[in-house]
Amino acid sequence: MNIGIVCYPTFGGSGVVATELAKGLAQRDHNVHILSYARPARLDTFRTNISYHEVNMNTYPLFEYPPYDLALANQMASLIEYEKIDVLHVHYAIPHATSAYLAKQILGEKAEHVPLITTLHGTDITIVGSDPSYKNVVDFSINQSDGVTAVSEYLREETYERFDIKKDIEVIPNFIDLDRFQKSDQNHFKKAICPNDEKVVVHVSNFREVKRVPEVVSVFAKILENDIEAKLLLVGDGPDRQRAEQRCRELGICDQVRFLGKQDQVEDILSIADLFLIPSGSETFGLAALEAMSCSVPVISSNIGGLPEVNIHGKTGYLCDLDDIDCMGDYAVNILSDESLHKELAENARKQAETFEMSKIISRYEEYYKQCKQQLEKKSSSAV
Ligand code: GMT
Repeated sequence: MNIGIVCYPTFGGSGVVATELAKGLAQRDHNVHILSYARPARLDTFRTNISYHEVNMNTYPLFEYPPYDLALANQMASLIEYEKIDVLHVHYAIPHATSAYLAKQILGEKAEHVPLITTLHGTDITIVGSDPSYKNVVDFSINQSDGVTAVSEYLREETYERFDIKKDIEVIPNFIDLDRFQKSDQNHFKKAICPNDEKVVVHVSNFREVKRVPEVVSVFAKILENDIEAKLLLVGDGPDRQRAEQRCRELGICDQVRFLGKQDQVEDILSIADLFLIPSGSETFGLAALEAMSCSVPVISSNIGGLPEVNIHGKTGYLCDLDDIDCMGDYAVNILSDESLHKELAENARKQAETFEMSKIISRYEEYYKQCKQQLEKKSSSAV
């Protein structure tokens, strides 16, 4: 198949999932065209059957807000027409599903056979999408899609609750490359970071407010208060970085906390981790948690959104109520001070990650593409 994939290029989850899916589909001999405003972070090397198309934005002094959505629709239409796309799969509803609808309208009959599939990822529904300034457009665009998928059961239900959706939403969960994300020997790195063999606690995110990075620091402080020698590695960057740095200073623990910034080889860092913290205020899936679990790292998370579908309480780690720093701190201390408990959780974490194995989930997307295409063909033949 010739597959068009539209996504954000950033380190955020939807861009990662879209790019990894593109790579997986390309490995199965599909031709994949990725459309984004910059090269996606995970599109690291040249691959023969992946083409990357950058959205051309022509600015003009009149535009205080250059109309990206229109430039995107314009280029999507070109992609369908000239690259002979069979399926257009957009990740994150805003504005991708809307631009895709417009592209199909522009092409009319020429695009009739091309299903538009929208994958809902999270904040496009829970935070941004349900904001009154976007809600009607998101509602409309989801309903105009030929296929809609959500990355968790939670997100599926949440979408039905927040919007007036008349479509079936298929849950296709996020996936993991178990070969890439597995514990590997990173002793040199461990020694450099932890000369006294301290425990390693890791958090990875885009440091948006919803990720609760200052709270990660507070939970870590509880670990130190219990006389456990440990280091906190904070991977990523974003708006809350300064607040997190400030929290370190307030708690007087800056020497034990390292801000590593944005990193490509997260699996190397996870390989030396003893514990992963993800206390988010909203999380429809928690891909970062899955990546940690795949590297055999137990997870402590908040008990919200799709996280309970990934992190199983008492088995792969623990879940606490939102912002319950004491609860997270207590569980962290238990895990880090009990070797056999740690071993059990770490093994279970990897086993649980195996249920999200990449090739299985990519097959589900392939099947869904075929299904949507057949439905569209049936619809157009019955209209004749
Ligand atoms: O908010 C983010 O962290 C990025 C966002 C995205 O869509 O780029 O992530 C969402 O999608 C990820 C991949 O499906 C999920 O693993 C994240 O849980 C989800 N983030 C939130 O719901 C906050």
